[in-house]
Amino acid sequence: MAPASVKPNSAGATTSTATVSAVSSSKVPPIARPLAGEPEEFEPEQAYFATAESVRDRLIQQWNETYAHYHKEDPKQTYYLSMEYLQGRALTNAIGNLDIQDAYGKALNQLGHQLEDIVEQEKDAALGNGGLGRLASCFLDSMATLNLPAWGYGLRYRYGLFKQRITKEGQEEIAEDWLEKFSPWEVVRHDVVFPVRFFGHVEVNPDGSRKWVGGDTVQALAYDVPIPGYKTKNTISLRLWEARASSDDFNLFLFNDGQYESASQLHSGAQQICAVLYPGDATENGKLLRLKQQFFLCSASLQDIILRFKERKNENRSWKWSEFPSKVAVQLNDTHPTLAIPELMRLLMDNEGLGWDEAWDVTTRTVAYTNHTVLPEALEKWSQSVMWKLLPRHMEIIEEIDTRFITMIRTTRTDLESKLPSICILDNNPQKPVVRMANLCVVSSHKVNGVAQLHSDILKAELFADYVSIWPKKFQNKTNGITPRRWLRFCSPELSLRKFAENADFQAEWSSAKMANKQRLAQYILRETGVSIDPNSLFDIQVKRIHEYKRQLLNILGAIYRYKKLKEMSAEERKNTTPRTIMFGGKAFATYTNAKRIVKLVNDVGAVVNSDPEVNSYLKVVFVPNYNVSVAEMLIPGSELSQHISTAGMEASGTSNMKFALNGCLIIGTLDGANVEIREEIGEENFFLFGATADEVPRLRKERENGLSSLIAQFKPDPRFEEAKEYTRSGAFGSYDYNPLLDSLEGNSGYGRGDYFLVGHDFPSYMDAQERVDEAYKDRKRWLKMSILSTAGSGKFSSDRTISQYAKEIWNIEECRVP
Ligand code: B1N
Repeated sequence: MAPASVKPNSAGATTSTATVSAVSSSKVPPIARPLAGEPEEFEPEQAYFATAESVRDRLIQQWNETYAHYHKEDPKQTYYLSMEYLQGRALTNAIGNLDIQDAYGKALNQLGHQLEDIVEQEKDAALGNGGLGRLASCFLDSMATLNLPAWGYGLRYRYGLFKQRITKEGQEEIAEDWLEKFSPWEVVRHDVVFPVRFFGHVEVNPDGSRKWVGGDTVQALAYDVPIPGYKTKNTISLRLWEARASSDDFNLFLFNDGQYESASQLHSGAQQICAVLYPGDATENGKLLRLKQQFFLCSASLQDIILRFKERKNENRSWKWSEFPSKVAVQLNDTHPTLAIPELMRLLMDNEGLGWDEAWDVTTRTVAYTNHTVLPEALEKWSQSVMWKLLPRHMEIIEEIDTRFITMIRTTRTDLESKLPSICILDNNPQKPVVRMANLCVVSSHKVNGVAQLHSDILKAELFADYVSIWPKKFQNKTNGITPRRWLRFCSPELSLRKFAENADFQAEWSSAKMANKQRLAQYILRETGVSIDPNSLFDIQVKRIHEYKRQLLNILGAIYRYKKLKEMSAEERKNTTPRTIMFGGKAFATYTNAKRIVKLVNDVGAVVNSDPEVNSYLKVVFVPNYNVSVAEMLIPGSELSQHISTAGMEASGTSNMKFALNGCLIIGTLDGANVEIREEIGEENFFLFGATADEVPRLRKERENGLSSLIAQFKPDPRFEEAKEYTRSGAFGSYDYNPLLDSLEGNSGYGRGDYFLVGHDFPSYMDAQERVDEAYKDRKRWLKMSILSTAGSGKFSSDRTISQYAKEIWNIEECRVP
């Protein structure tokens, strides 16, 4: 699409503002302020909106230049399709990337405000659940910074991730309307609208070609969010689609006739599509809506991509569709946008008139797929009957892809024929016929990647092993990364730190920077939870979504054991221990019972421990409510130890581990996900390792299962583990019934497999590692050295490295810097 210039202030409704030059520097666009009102009356919220609009206008200028430049150069472009983006706040990031903090800080001072306070006014854009969404946002930052011609595509959910409140009952979910006031960071593009169809049927034309007709059509309307690069003019777009009813669908006749409900049905139906991030998918209705969201994203994005390709081509010369993959790379962020595959096939065949072979060649050379999990419950499978109803033409295409794949195996790889039931796309099990989205992605993509070395190895050895034997060169690893712009707060990444690790002056500076961050965090905790914590204690943090495989239960049982031992000690003995503050944060999926029980347990333990005068100067347990990107930005710089303790083989990568290490925080962890590579980079002597390895896990699970019923493998539970559980069952932390939760760690309860996550198995080595932590912390110099080496060894985990590798090894795109 020709880069129709975006005009500043074309965003949605805002307060009536007049532009007043707050500073005379010509480098800084004026900060607008309300028409009536002196600077002194500028409330923090108004100051935020005024600042944001001023920064936004500056971004828009760079943005226009960027897309004009891309239009002129016509490079190959990458389109990142993701159902989730966890952007967090934009203001600090924009000001930092534009390198204008000083000027804006001064301008705000003149209006009587501090930049640090003003940025807190912004609501987080939480259009994602966790690591996968945050990764997408870090990737956008790196793509802009590396001057890559790239776009992000997503959905403009009205309600992002819920807000978490902690009550006596445990977690409570509250809808969060992040657009309540309006977002200054988006620009609505009334000129960018595409129709998206649902339901209907397939018609066969006289020439045999096929056409999807009928059903309902909704409009996809674009909202663009500018993504500035760091120290570059390049500013790219996150294009978020919103669903609107087509105006001709609003039946005025029915409306006049008083049948308001049926007339507005389509309107509310369209609005539903982008209403919430991941509506619960336990019911058939919920499932249909989620599938609609996925298709809505894919269809709108591909129509936009194809239109841009055609416009640029038409301006130049005659062109062929076979050139499409040399101009377009589409990256699927997990299987959620899989429908991009049949939708691209459909658009090419039914709209553009390509034959199957040509369309297939174009599609497979365009699309690549990233896998983010091996957990069976997270591998998407859609009911075939639901798909036939909602997307009849796409199901025809998926069937044809499957048929051709099966034929290929039967003719060229007879050795794999017996594997067909698991590697083909359609699972025709009569009980529940489904489409296996991961299989569709692997068959149709030119590259498939995992997100950490261990994860990619597991994909190749297990989940996708048969495909590897068909297409050995299709599979890659791209270890995740994080953007150092957002995630490094207190020291310069340019410093070559290793040299200074043992330098006394440097250590002192390092230590006081950390102390300042700990104090800031302590104030935040006091404000948010009422718990006072001691900045001289070891700050130990585990923050991530609550899930049994992430084993917050291992952490809290360790804390319970520590508490019990402290209680049993004499006052003298306690003085020899390392005082700790153990912090937890994270949201539990609303219907995930055991995850919610864990949240409740952590809070109950905190209530008892923190008010126990005998020990509470040696141990505090805090649950930090509503963990999100902004809370992470407060917690991570103030941490000294962080826990990444998933059952080996289950966490694909993890990315907060990288953020903590970068901030000089030591890790206690298992050999899982990116922990493996982090440990390699920072040195094994600087990492507190424990637990079973991924290749031991299947055997251990079996042994435990057998051990329960036979004498072959006698599993001896660790007495410390038994003690911690028993203490909890005894009611030491209140009257809530924790038996069902604790039962999941034994016998054939919970997952029905008896401590499936091996908490009991890993407990002793975990406690031993914790003792090593306590010892190391007592040796101040050694700890500081380890801390410095953690930061020093984190360079690999910049998302700039990750994105350079995607650009080179998957997308085949090059930088296109705005002069
Ligand atoms: O993706 C992150 C990884 O660092 C984490 O290890 C991984 O757990 C996370 C279904 C997911 N994998 N799968 C999801 C999200 C939403 C959903 O509906 C699955 N998230 C991850 C980044 O690679």
